[in-house]
Amino acid sequence: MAAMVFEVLTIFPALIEAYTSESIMRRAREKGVVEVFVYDIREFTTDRHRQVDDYPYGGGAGMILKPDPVCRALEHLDRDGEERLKVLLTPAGRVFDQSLAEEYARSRGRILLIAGRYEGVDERIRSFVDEELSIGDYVLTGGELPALVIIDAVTRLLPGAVGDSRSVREESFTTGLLDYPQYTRPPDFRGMKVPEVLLSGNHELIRRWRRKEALRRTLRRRPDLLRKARLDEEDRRLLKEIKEEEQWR
Ligand code: 9D3
Repeated sequence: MAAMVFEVLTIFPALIEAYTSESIMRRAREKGVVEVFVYDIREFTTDRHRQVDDYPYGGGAGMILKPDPVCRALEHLDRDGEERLKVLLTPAGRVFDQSLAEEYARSRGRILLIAGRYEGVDERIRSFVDEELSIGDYVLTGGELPALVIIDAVTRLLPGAVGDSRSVREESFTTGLLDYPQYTRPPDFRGMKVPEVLLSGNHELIRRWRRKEALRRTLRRRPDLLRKARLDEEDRRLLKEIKEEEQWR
């Protein structure tokens, strides 16, 4: 199976290399599940000072990523004739979520992530990309962490990337609910006991308890997720039980 490929355009290539050279990302790269290529935008400048940013026309605070080095980098990459989805990382983009991660993982294509820095990028860069993505409504100092978030979320979905693929399969079953509470040894930690049912060895009881607690937690903390989740007959019965129980709290 051909590896999924991520390419990252950035002025801080070491940030991308560092994260993708450890842990699960490192092993996925070693196994050939994913390839990560990092390109330094500065290498595509042509002026003496290798300038990647400049002052905004019209005035204002901060610096803007210049269009020429980014555009020259895109032209350089496109010379290989490979198809690639070009994604600009920007706070004004569509918000990346798990369903887009799944879509990217299914595509197994080649995805180029362009990380801006400073206060933004020259507007004309937008005309050279296919998509604009944000990772959420908070302000970061650049697109490098968003690039890593996307690479990480997609890579763990690729076959062979994660040691125990059960955890990835189970999450498509739990579709859109928060996790149920989990415990490991000891059974009594400073007076806080592990729920009896988990020590019972009764797998059907355990399965139902976990489903119910996942529903309870989602109802309490993220009712917005519950409206989108795919619920079956049992789920609706468990939710009714939960709502009756919560009346007494
Ligand atoms: C919304 C802030 N902008 C208003 C003047 C300026 C600005 C600040 C910081 C523009 C870009 C950035 C750097 N952030 C990103 O490049 C970025 C980002 C983010 O900050 N939050 C969530 N997702 C992303 S994707 C790229």
